Amino acid sequence: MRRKTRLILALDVLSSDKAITLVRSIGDLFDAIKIGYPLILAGGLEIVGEISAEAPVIADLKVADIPNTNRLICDQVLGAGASGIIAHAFTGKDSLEACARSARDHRADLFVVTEMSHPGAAAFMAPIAESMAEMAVEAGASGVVAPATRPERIAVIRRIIGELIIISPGVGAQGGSAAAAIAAGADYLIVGRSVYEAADPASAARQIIDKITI
Ligand code: BMP
Repeated sequence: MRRKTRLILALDVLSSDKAITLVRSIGDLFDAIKIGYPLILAGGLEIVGEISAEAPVIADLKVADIPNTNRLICDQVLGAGASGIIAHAFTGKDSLEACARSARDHRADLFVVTEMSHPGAAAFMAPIAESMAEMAVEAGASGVVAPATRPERIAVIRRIIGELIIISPGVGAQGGSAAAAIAAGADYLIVGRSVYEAADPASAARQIIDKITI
């Protein structure tokens, strides 16, 4: 992944044409494009290759199955051109390692979800987030996903993972502050609706970049 603006676009739109148009017009303001179930289910797996031709793609499939199924899922989307994949850790070490092996085989990055950004994550994810961060390190992941809505948790996770990459969603539409997430240790911010739903997406992205430029 490049490191120019420290922004990752979460492209949760439901039309391939709209997705491609957005990537062509504002893609250079982002270090990667994150696409997941909404766009892949709407546009088919080929959308992964189409967007990958324009910018690095992180496939946000939050892979969470038995090792064999995890491997099949990762191989499909990484084989289609994605250069990163997001997986859950709560399924256990063997499942996560299957994702890590696939990522290695495709020279791609594996990002592991720790604690999610929405309020409901407090119930089951928050109490085990630190163990999941440790598991990400042990599995050889490139990085983790940690919540911009709770920057203090980014700081805790940073202490566990050392130099691994933190990609952090929750800025904008979910109420998180870009500057606070970066100050707490996030490497990249993931932003979706506050950019692609804005009247002027380029200007919305630039406003966030201005807040994190030190
Ligand atoms: P938005 O900026 O529109 O809230 O989008 C955030 C993106 O990050 C969405 O694609 C969402 O699925 C993803 N995400 C998140 O919001 N919280 C997490 O903890 C993990 C995520 O992947």
